[in-house]
Amino acid sequence: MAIDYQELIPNNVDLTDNKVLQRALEHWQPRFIDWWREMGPSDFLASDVYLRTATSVDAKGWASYGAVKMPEYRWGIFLADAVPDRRIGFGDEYGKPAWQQVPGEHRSVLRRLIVTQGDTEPASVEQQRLLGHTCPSLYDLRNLFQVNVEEGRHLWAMVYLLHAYFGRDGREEAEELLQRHSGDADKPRILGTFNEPVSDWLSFFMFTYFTDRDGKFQLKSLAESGFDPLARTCQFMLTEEAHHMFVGETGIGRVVKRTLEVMKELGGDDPAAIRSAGAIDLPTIQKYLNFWFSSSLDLFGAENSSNAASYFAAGIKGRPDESNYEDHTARDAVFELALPEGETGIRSETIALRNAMNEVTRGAYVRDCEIGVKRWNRLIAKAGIGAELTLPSPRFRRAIGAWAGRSVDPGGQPIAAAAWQAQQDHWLPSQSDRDFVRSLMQRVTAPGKMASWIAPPDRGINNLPVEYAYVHLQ
Ligand code: BYC
Repeated sequence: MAIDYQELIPNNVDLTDNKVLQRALEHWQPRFIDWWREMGPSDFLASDVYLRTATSVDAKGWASYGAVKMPEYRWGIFLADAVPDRRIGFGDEYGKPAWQQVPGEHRSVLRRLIVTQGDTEPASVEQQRLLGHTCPSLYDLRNLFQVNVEEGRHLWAMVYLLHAYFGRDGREEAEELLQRHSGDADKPRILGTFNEPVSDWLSFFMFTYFTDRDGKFQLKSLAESGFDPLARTCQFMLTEEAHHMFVGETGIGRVVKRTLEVMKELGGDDPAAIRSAGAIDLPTIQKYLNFWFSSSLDLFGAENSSNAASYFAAGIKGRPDESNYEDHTARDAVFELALPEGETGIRSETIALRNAMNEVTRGAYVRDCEIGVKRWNRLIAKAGIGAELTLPSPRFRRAIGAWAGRSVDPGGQPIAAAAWQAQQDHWLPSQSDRDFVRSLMQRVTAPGKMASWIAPPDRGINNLPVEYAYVHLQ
């Protein structure tokens, strides 16, 4: 279905036919724009940015590209096309018709999930709001803004659901989504990772690789939901999300590539020499990877979760790619968990599979994360360097779940707390690592030019050359 761009709020949900909803969303819209001006990318409100905008939900051609000032971006509401006679694909309600309205008994749980999902979207824009000042190139600056405006659109997607299906409570929650702020001492964002500062571009690439990928897996789980409007909303969000992870994967790849070039020029791997040459040594890249991967793992919740079991049983939140499983009820199946025992031991416990759904999703996420790591390692191997980047064990540096607060080394071995303290600066960015990375963050805005610590991309956006002026700074 085509999107109506004549509307104040572009949409493919027939908003003009529902005047009450339309008015409520038009009331929220100026608040969103105020939030964008105050909490969105700092200082680039008047710049023309080469952005893509969703124009249809057709997989073959859903976006158009052109220069836009960000506050004028057409944030809209788009649902993937309905599947006729769609059925609930898992849990106790398996095979029953999907819900077109919120079932009363699931109202508060669905609202909470939608609010949690919605909360992450503006949070990420807030986390990244100062990055434009230190962009390594115009190409990267444009990608940052593309990610930001689409996270803004994902907020719209959740706000639409809250307004359309949750009445007054939903409208209040939509207001609060603009009132909590990332890192705010009094009103922080809901999930831990979204309160971490993203104050340098290496963190931004790690965030878009690891944290946006949590977004992918959570959206895939919600795209299975028996609540059909939520499923259709999340399906379309996934289309946009792919670019965000591309920014992360190619961003880290380009940082690694530049480091390898410098290593070749220097003929060695001395981190101090690499740093003096203006690149980021591989051990520092590994530490940032350890930080953001472990933080993002927490976003899947506890390994053993009665919440997750009841979402699955009720047909509210499924497993990513549920159709790939044979048993969609998971009633009697079990799952083997590795849990801490004492300070340095590991024991195994068998739990009901339904209670382990967070862990199942986390496992799929970890496998997906490995794909990029393999690609970066191929670059390293091709350069003839005998080093590798690795994902730390999912038990490492956890703050949520059974391993929360445990001292575990990156290989997954529980160790004494004192040993962990002694090693942590080898595993995670130390203050001096962060200071160094920040010292590299100097703005480069000549078209086609790159900062010293990152290689150019292989190609530009939408078949344009890398040298294209993707942002016209004012
Ligand atoms: N931080 O049984 P548990 C994205 C809470 S990212 C703080 O362990 P459950 C994006 C939990 O809320 C995707 N609190 O967890 C990426 C619960 O609280 P209550 C975002 C946490 O409920 C980049 C308690 O601990 N989408 O889109 O099974 C840029 C025990 O619950 C955390 C979603 O998250 C944490 N890390 O699962 C932009 C989907 N983890 O109820 C965007 C919606 C857990 O006791 N959310 N808790 O007060 C969910 O499905 C679930 O809420 C979770 C947790 C998966 C997050």
